[in-house]
Amino acid sequence: MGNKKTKSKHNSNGNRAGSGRVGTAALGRSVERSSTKGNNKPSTDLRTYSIPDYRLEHPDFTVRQHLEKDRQGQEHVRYAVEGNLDAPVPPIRESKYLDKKQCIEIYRWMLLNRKMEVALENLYKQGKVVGGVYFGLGQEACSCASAYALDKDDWFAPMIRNQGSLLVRGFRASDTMMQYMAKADSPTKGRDGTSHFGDIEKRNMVSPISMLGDLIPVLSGVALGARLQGRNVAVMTYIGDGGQSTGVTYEGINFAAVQNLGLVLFVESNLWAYSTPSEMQYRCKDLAERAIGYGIPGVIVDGTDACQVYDAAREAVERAHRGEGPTLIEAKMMRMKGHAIHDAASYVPKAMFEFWKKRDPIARFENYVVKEKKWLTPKENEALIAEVEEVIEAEREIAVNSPMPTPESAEGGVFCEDGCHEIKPKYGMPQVKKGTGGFKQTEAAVHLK
Ligand SMILES: Cc1ncc(C[n+]2csc(CCOP(=O)(O)OP(=O)(O)O)c2C)c(N)n1
Ligand SMILES: [Mg+2]
Repeated sequence: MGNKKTKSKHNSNGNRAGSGRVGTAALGRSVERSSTKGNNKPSTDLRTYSIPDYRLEHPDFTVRQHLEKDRQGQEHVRYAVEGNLDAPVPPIRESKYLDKKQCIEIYRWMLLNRKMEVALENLYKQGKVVGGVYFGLGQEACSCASAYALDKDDWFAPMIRNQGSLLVRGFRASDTMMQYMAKADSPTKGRDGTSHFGDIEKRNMVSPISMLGDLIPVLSGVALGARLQGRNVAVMTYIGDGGQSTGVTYEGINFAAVQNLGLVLFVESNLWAYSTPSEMQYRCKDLAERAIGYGIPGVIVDGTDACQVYDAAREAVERAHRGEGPTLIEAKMMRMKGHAIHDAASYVPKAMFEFWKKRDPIARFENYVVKEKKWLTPKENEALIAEVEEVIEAEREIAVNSPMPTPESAEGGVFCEDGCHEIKPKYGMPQVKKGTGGFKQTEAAVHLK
């Protein structure tokens, strides 16, 4: 607390150059004011803040737009990357909380996430998918280690790149596969594609909402609902560097902030929003700095380092359980494919893919558990990979063999049927104080605390 922001070179991408600070202290806002009281310095009443940054490297490059003319003289927008693209890959940061067993579990979830998406790509190429396919390639550590930090009773809502979070929270790979193939046994019984399904009964998962940012107030509402029923739960969701520009993102975080709700928001800072580079999306250095404006803790992690993702998520989840309010975690990484399968991402400079390919979250974690920690022998590692492949193959079989829905079933509900389950408070009846019926003139507003 009270740290002065160190002056360091940074580019418009928000990535600081040099070794940078590493704020391992409790997540929190630091405020420093200078004033004339007791000294002769001029009064500036200037405040400075700091954002803890768990990263062990601060990539230093910038994407610039230029115009290129084709042979017919027509202009096309192109992007070029400038900066240090040869920096060595940093080590995995030692987790403050994870033990050997947990690290191996996270590694397995990431493998499952990756191999499920490879299978999905193949299903698409075989013409078995209805619609498109979305991938979280390069973002598996962010999806899996974040969801792994939740307790059973916590809530979450994934976005399209968080198919790994679904696996960690108990969905099967075949659920996602069948969903993409619109099969009768899929969670929405073939009535909705992609990851638009939830489970508010057992897995505490709110169905994704396509309108970017809208999950944030919805999840804040879940936390408020639980609070009214006497529980402080953590509610985790994700938003991209593009999606965080929406107005509803501001509204949702601000509401969680003033109501002290346990929102754990991952900003997936993956450098692109469709074909818009982050340089053209925001002007602040790091998106975690937005937290300062909301008056909540913000923290930066390397989104390709599962230990950093987990530690920041776990600390935020514990804050939420203590009723201390929301946390914004910016996970810096790279979207390693196009927006969806139809997008070849030819607008992305090749050198950027090469830089981040060396930071593949799974390869880095494999190196950590096998070579650095020696928690798995190479043979055990091979066996683990083979086991995951077997699981995916079996899940693929289930999905492919599921029938298409019957035409008559089209009239059924997307998420549930009329009267299929009781809608009731999950944790207990909201505690409401009995009033006298009279309204006190001095009472300005009712606060939901
Ligand atoms: C409010 C809103 N505006 C536009 C879209 C269309 N859209 C869907 S994804 C996307 C890009 C998202 O980029 P980002 O938030 O960075 O997430 P990423 O795809 O990089 O994970 C856009 C513009 C939308 N779904 N909702
Ligand atoms: Mg993005």
